[in-house]
Amino acid sequence: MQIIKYPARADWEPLTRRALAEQSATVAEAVSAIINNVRSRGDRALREYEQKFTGAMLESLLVTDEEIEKAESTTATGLKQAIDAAAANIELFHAAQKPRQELVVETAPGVICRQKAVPVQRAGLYVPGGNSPLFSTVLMLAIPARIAGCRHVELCTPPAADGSVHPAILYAAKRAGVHAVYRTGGAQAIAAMAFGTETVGRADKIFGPGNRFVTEAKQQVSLLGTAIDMPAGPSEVMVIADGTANAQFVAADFLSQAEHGPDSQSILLTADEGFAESLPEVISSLLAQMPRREMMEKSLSHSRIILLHNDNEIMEFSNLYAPEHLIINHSRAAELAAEVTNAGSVFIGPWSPESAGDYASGTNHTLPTSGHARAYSGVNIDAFMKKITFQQLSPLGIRSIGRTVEVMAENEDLAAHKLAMTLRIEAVNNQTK
Ligand code: HSO
Ligand code: ZN
Repeated sequence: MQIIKYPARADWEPLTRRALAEQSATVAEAVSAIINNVRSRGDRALREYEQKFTGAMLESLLVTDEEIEKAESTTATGLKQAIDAAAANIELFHAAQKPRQELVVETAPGVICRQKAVPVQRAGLYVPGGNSPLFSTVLMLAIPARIAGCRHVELCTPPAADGSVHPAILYAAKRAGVHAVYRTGGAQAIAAMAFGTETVGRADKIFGPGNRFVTEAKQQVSLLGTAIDMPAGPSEVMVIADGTANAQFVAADFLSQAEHGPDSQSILLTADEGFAESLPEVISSLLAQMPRREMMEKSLSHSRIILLHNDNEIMEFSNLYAPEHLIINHSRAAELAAEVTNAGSVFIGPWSPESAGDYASGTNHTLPTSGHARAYSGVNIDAFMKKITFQQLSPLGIRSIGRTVEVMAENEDLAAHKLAMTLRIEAVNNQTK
């Protein structure tokens, strides 16, 4: 693993660039064809794509209640208890985020302004297939949707070749209050939620991670009028450590990131040269015991150790990189955490591995990658809510701001805007004569 020692400031920016899976024109074209096909042929197109991509010959796209009951009985008790325990923490943390009260301000005498949080009515959730059944992602998306008060929460996930959906995904969906689960994945699932089919309902906003095709599809439907949670890229972790950190802990944090896919990235920032030099060997020895070793090696090939002069430089670099996950395994962890300005989620101290937040601490694991943490938040209650403003003026309100509106409208050369106020000013004046 590459150790970069004391890079000059001019070299920092290139070091923060992600090894982005390039969005090729072929992917964009293929996705656009899929979207058009699902838009015009609905369920028939979905069935054909699922057969082509997963081999599944689907009778029903909708997962039935009986299948969900069955999933509940086939999921091991220990796993169900773990899902329930994680769900309880996620519920606690997300329920606390819910806006308590409507905002009401009388901005001028007789001018009442209100701001009310209203849930997105129809939420569409996507849970990828691939190597792992990501039932944790079901909880991370569906629990906030339910707590926000979304009227309809639907979930798409690719089926296995026999048409089944992993029982733990179905158990988590039930536990989290999902209204409907559909057996469809990839770009076709995103198209189905964006435009609706005979079976799949149209969603107002689509949430969740996915591969290049899913990401491209989310981007394309967002240009066509369906909102999406955030731009997505390969997962990443930045670890800040000093000489007090347990190298095995840090190595395992690196490997748990590498496990997500060949494009995942882990970066260590440290000012301790000895720690930097010792880490690669610890990583190698833990790697030897790992089941997904080959893929992890690929991911580790673009991971790095960066040696900086001091904690100030470390925090500056970290904020420039804007990591999805930031683990601070450092004797001054809490102080450094207070300096974070750009990150998706922060893990403070030696006892806070990323796995805690991935599953069960209560924070959300759907987070901005690729530097988007500079401007985006991870999924939280706000992502499932819109804020609607209301205003009501009384005749006194017309007196308060009427003239201001007239002057501004006149100077923007918008005569009808001015008239809408002038007529009311006159009516109010006549009333009080
Ligand atoms: N680290 C992933 C989430 C995840 N990890 C799901 C395990 N399962 C992105 O934050
Ligand atoms: Zn993870």
